[in-house]
Amino acid sequence: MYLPIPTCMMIFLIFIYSCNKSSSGNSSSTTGTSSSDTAYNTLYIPPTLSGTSFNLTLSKSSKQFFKTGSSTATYGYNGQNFWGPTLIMNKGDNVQMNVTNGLTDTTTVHWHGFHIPAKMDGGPHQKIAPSTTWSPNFLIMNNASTYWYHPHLHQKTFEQLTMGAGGFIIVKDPVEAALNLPRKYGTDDIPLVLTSRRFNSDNSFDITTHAYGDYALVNGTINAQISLPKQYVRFRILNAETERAYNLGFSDNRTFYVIGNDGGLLSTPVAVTRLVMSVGERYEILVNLGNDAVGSSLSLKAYNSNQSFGFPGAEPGTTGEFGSLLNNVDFQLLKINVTTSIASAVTNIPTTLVSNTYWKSSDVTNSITTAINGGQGGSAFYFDNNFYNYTTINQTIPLNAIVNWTFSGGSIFGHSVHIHDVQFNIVSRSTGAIAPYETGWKDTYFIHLGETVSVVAKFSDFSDTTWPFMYHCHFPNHEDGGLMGQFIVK
Ligand SMILES: [Cu+2]
Repeated sequence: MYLPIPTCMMIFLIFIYSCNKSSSGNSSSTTGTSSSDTAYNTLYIPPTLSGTSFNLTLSKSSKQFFKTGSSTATYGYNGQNFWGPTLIMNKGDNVQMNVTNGLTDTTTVHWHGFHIPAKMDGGPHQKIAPSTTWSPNFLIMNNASTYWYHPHLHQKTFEQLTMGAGGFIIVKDPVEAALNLPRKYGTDDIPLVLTSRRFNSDNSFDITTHAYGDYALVNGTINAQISLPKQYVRFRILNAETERAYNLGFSDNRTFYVIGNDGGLLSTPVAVTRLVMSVGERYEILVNLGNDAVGSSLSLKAYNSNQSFGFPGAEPGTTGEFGSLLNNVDFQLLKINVTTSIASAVTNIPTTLVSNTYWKSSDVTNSITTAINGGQGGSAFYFDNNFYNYTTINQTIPLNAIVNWTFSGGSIFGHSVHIHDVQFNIVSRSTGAIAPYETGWKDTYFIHLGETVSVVAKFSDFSDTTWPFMYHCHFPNHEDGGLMGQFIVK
């Protein structure tokens, strides 16, 4: 899977990396950031759309990532030059979505994490031809949390995600609103989409299949910094990588609090100093800046060095399909400059959040086991001895079944498992205990090399004998390669 290289070579290549491309220049506005550093770029915060009717148009764009050289051809929704607006929705609303494809290539838009009818789900079957508009509508049944939208066209997902297509969805509900949590978007409630890109010598994205980028992008910003108030601050973090997992922490190793994951708030905040995020997962965290001096700074970092093989991004190579300049090193994601607190600052966190009742093994009515095969010698992965086939229904699940779904057999590498339609809870991991922050509602999880993992979910509300839901590895290169299956609920 990788070729070890000497440490001295590694250090040399990292030096070249840090000297070679000087990052630019979204003209950092430095208002109120006395300690802001011109070597950094102001973190981009996506604009918001809210209400019950949302119009999205995906188009070609371009973005200047580096201080010198050419801009990079990108995709963005609604005129954005990378990523798209954050959609803010309320649980209980019926929403009308109108997605226009301004590309010359077919696309789809999947509402990742949503419990909605299969024909509204935006998987590979809901194709949007160029210059046409797809208009699904659905009831928001999900809990307050952070979700996302992204292309899901089979064998085009890697390319379209790499070009920048994607965006956040924030769902609000009265239970979350009743808690004393930071929720001023862009001020003390900050969305962070973590990814990385590999650039060609002309600054275009390398869209040939590879697992890892060379430059960390946070909300599309290289070398990002933000000014944040001296109080508790909330981050809504999404790993939108190809394969890389992130072992997140702060530069002074301070404790922070996980308050929510994919499908909603946890029952209680979970104190951690490190948080591992696999592709497609979301976590909401609180970090206390109340004891930091105004003008001081700290960093959110990926502590990705010294991980064992099977942790995506642990490979020591710096080039090629499985190498990267960011592999097997610790690297900075976001410099945080502490400023004065805002009015009605959140200075304490609730000791309890929401009351969750998860499905248990004793509730189970049906079981599914899925094996991950393939991958030998860098070849493609697939489930149960079959590559994904657009016309094959791999599983049929009775409506209202409570299913124990077990994935196993990843004997080559780790993967990120995503099941559409449902929020599940993880009931067992063969490698050991389930981390406390993983106990909440989830739609995506990391399966370690060689591990067997079981989750329990109820497949309620939406039966359809025609339109399937997907289950797949959320590494877009793996799903494009065939590590995907489909199920109908009836
Ligand atoms: Cu995979």
